[in-house]
Amino acid sequence: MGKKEDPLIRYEGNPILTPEQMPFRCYSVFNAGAIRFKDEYLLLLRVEDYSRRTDFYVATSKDGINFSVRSEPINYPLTEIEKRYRKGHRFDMRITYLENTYYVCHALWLDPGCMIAMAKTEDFVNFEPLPYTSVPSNRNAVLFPEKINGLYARLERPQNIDGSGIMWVSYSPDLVYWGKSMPLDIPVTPWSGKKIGAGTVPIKTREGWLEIYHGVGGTCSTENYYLGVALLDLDDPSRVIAAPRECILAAEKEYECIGQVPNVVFTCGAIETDDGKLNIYYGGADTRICLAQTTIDTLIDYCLKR
Ligand code: BMA
Repeated sequence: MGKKEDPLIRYEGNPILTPEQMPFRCYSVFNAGAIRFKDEYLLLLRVEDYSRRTDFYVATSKDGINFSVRSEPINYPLTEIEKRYRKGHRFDMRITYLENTYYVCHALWLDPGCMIAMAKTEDFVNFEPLPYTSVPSNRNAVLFPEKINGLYARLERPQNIDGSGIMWVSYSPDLVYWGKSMPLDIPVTPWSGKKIGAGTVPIKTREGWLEIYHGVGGTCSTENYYLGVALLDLDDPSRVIAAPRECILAAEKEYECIGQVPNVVFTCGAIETDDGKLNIYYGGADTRICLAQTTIDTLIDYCLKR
């Protein structure tokens, strides 16, 4: 890409954070949740060490590009189910600010399967788990930043036995009981034939919820991850207003094609900048963190004109 009609522009200094730039030895840093916190840009980094143990570290920045990483991981105690099934890991945290609280949703892979877990934090140092997980197999949960028709809402991606799955929306009165689930009718394309799952926290716009999501499509040798964009109805996000058939980002650069998992671009968060841009943070090849920039209006136009 890099052509003039591209809806996203890669930051020319990509990647913005690599394992080599981390303040300690690690194997990979990728798929970061992203939010504004106390006038700074904050990323919640998924970091793997060389035993492939995952921890989450906070990185902050004044400009959204140059990040300093805290030397200690977040303090997020194990939940009851994790104590019972000690093997497993948490991954892909998305951060939502809702009712004066910061919530994270993430996938949790334990022996019984992959499920959705949630926690809340005030300071991004200590995290308090919400008590229950989903039943497996479910992942890629993203909490909407406000209630919809009086209920909490989240996007999620239940997974079928063959590994396929699409985005659903579920509702809850209390962040414990989830239901009223409906699939999103996003058109399946060659780049999203295998999976369609949420990426960023939906952004409320005059035209609907703007959602940047991932699609997985097979080639003869690999399963590649792409980013797409959709506009969802404000009152009923299962109703897709627009979802262009072209992806907005495909793995094309070396830092997206070579690494722990080749040909992967994967986002868990975007932040609006002071000068009206939208910074989309994404993992390149499950190894490093990259940045692509656009504006909300560009993405809305792109959705409505395709
Ligand atoms: C998905 C998730 C992501 C990862 C992607 C590509 O299933 O595990 O965290 O980036 O696969 O490996």
